[in-house]
Amino acid sequence: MISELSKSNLKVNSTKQSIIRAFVECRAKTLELFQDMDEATFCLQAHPDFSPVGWHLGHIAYTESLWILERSAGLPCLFPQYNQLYAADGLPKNQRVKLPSLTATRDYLDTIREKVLDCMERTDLQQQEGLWRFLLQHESQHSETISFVLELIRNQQSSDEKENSWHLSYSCSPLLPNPLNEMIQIPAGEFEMGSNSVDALDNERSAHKVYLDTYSIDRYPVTCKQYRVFMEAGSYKNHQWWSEAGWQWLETEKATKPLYWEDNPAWYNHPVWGVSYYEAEAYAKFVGKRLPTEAEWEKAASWDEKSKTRRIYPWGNELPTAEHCNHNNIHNQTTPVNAYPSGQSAYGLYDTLGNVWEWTASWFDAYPGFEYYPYKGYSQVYFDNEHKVLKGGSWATRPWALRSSFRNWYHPGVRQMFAGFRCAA
Ligand code: AVJ
Ligand code: FE
Repeated sequence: MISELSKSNLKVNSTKQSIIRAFVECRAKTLELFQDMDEATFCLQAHPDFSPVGWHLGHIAYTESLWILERSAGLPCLFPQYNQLYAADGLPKNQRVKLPSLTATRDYLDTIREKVLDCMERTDLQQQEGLWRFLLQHESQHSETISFVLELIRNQQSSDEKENSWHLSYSCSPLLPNPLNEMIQIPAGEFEMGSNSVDALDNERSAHKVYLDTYSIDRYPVTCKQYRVFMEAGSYKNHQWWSEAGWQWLETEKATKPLYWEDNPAWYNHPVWGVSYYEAEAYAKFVGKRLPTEAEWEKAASWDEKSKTRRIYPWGNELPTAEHCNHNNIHNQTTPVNAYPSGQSAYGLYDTLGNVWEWTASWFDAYPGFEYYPYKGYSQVYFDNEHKVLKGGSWATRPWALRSSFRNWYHPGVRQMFAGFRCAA
């Protein structure tokens, strides 16, 4: 007979082993992005707001070393020569272009990782589970940023061809009924927002009750076909649809279309992506709707009205698979917004997780009971009314950073990350 005590030891052990497996899997996905990469791409700063992909790779090792080897295990720093380069607050982004080679960076990662796995084997789960889960999500997020930067580079290289492809050769009438226009009504009531789970990041804590009046929300993210109607109407030149801040952004950026726009009917049922908050806001006004608040988005994605419980994922509590949603670079591109019926939320929303991030109307802010973890600069310094919340994850989001309570944040003018939106009313 197995005693209660050894049963709980087994459980602790298998949890630890599953975290270690996740570390290994996540690393394999990160490194996949660097297959056959030349040194020029590795060191290229594609945009002033984004560091080269090679920097992100080194920063992943730096962060593991800092939190597990140095701060937790009290070991001396193994690569002090990299500290200034890879610390988040070490060098301005434009000085992150002289980097160790891909091979040297991989050695750095491997050396740190070997010691990290050693420490994990020797440390109690109870003591460090939160930190390990944080670090897994830290790599997941940088891995996604690497995908953004690579897409940005591809986009810049092909931008001359694309320049000519937006000339309204196909016309889609705004009057055609589109089944993807459907909205779902969410009845008034309380739901639970945020999460206290061990993998919840500081900004998701604490879980708290929120009451919302009845509202409607799009069943699907806004598609390229729908967005094209807005473009066709000359909206990028029409002040009427834009907020003051949005119009200012438009004049500075001289945007005429979404960043990743390709005018091809093959993409029409895919979500629009590469839009700023301002473009999303203007589109919503154009169709007589608005953007959902974060609470409205999260309730529609996670609340199960019947059992009055919160689901971790829209479909329930099983971990995300390729059947549920487009994530983890499985397709390396967007998919049609109605492609994942098994990923629907209890209210019937499609594509809330994966495919594209979705802008919400909410500023990134602290929940009741917020305590920073593991450092102020992770979330707290961004509670500044200058960052909007994005929900749901994209086709490049790792499964460990994919859940309805997960909160991402960017300045409203940023559009390099894979962001689209859905509307509410
Ligand atoms: C939450 C994705 C905006 O990449 O800047 C990574 C996550 N914070 N390392 C970012 C993060 C520290 C963050 N985002
Ligand atoms: Fe980081």
